[in-house]
Amino acid sequence: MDRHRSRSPTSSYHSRQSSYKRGRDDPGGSYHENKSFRPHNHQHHQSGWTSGQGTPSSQSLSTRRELYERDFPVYKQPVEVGCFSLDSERRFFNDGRQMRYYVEPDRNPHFDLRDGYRDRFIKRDDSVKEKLDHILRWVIANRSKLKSKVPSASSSALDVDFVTWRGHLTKLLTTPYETREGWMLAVTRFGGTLYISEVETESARRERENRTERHEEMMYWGYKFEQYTCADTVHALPDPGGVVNTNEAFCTVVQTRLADHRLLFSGEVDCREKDPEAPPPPACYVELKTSAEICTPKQRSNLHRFKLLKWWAQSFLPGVPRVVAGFRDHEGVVVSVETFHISKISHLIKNEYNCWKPTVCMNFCCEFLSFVKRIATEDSHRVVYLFSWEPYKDVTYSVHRDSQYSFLPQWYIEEITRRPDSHHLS
Ligand code: 0WD
Ligand code: CA
Repeated sequence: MDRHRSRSPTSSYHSRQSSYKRGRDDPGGSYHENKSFRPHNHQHHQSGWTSGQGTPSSQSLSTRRELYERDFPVYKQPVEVGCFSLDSERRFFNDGRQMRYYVEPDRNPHFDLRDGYRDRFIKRDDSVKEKLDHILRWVIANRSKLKSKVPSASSSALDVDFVTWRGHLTKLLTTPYETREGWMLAVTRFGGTLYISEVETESARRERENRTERHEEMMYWGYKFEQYTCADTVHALPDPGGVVNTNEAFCTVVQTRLADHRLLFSGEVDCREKDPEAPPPPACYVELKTSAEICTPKQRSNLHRFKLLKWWAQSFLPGVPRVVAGFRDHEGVVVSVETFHISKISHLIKNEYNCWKPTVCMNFCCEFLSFVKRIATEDSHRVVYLFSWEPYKDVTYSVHRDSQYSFLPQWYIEEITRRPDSHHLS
C-alpha cells in the first residue's frame, strides 16, 4: 500500500536563504531575494495519511541556478574510511583486492578500443538493481568505525546523516545544469541515518533497453581504455590481451561533511598511482575517461561546458585529484591523452560563456540534503520518501509505505538492530 503525504513549506528556510550573500559574479539585472523553497500546488495527493500537522499542502525544491549562486559551502576534505572490492562474479570483499595501478600511456598511444568487444568482454547485467547492498555490507563489516560516540544512542546509530553512492551525489551536483535526464531518489530514515538509493526512471529504463549496437560498443570503450592503462599489481604492466569484465570493481568509502550534513558514501575508483611516495588515498587515485577527440574550438568549448562538469563533480566529491582522458576518433582509436587536475578545472572553464559554477552545484546539493532531512522524518525501514526531478521542473516528493520502493534489505535491518556493539558488552 502506498501512502502519500505532503507538507507545507517552513518559513525558517526562507529567512535562512535570504541571508545568503549574492555571488560576486552574479549576472546583472534585477535581483530577487533568494528563495529556493517555493510553495507548489498539487503534485502528490493525500491518501489516508494523517500527519496531525496542519492542512494538506505540498512542497518542492527549485533547481534554478540563480538561487544557488553564493559562497561555496563548507566541504570537508574527504577521508577514506575503508574500501571494498567486487570480483568477476560481483561478489563482495571487504578489502582492496581489485585495486589497480596506473601506468602512464604515451601522449599519442593509438590504443584500439574496439579490440576484444566481441570475444573478450563480460558485461555486468545492468538490469540487476543492487541498490545500496554493497555499501550496506561494508557498513556491517565496519560498524565500529562508524559508531556513535553518544552512549545512549541506539545500536543502529551510525554517526552519519547520509549513506549513499557517490554517483547519486554526482547527479545532485549537476542537477542545476542538467537539461536531458531526470532522476528519482528513494530515501529511508533508519536509526537516525538517511539512506539514499536511486530508482531507475521510466525513460532511463527505456533507453537502457533500447540501446543501439553502436552505443553498446561505445560503452565498452571506456572499460577497454582502463585495461590499456591499468596493471593488476604495482610492478606489472597492463594486459590488453586479457578479458574485460565489468563486474569487477574497487570502491572507496569516504566520510566528509557538506555544511551540517555528515556524509558517508562509496564510489568506484579506476586506479591509483603506483609510486610508493604517492600521497595516501584518496589523493593517489586516478579517474579514467574517454571522450571524442577535439578538432575545433567549438568542441573544446563543449568539453568544458558539459563534460568537465560531470568529471569535476564525480571526482571532487571523493577527493580524487585528477582525471586522465583518452581522446578517441570515430573508429575508437585513442589519438591523444590529457590530464585534468580537478583543482584547476574551475579556472579552465572561467572563460566559457554561460558556463557552470562549482558553487551552484554544491549549494544545490546542500539544500537538497536539508530538504530531505526536513521531509523524511519518520524513522522506519518500511517507509520510502521518493524524490523526483525532471529538467526544467522543481524537485517533488511522495511517501510510500511497504511499497516496491523499499530498499533496505532484511539482513541489514536484522544485523544492525539485533547485534549491539560488541565493544560495550564487557
Ligand atoms: O545498479 C545500479 N543502478 C547502480 C550501481 C547505481 C549506482 C552504482 N552502481 C554500482 C556500479 O555498478 C559500480 O560498481 O556502484 C558502483 C559505482 O558507483 P559510483 O562510483 O557511485 O558510480 P558513478 O560515479 O556513477 O560511476 C563510477 C564508475 C563508472 O565510471 P565512469 O568513468 O563511466 O563514470 O562506475 C562504473 C563506471 O565505470 N559504473 C557502472 N558500471 C556498470 N554498470 C555503472 C553501471 N550501471 N554505473 C557506474
Ligand atoms: Ca572511469
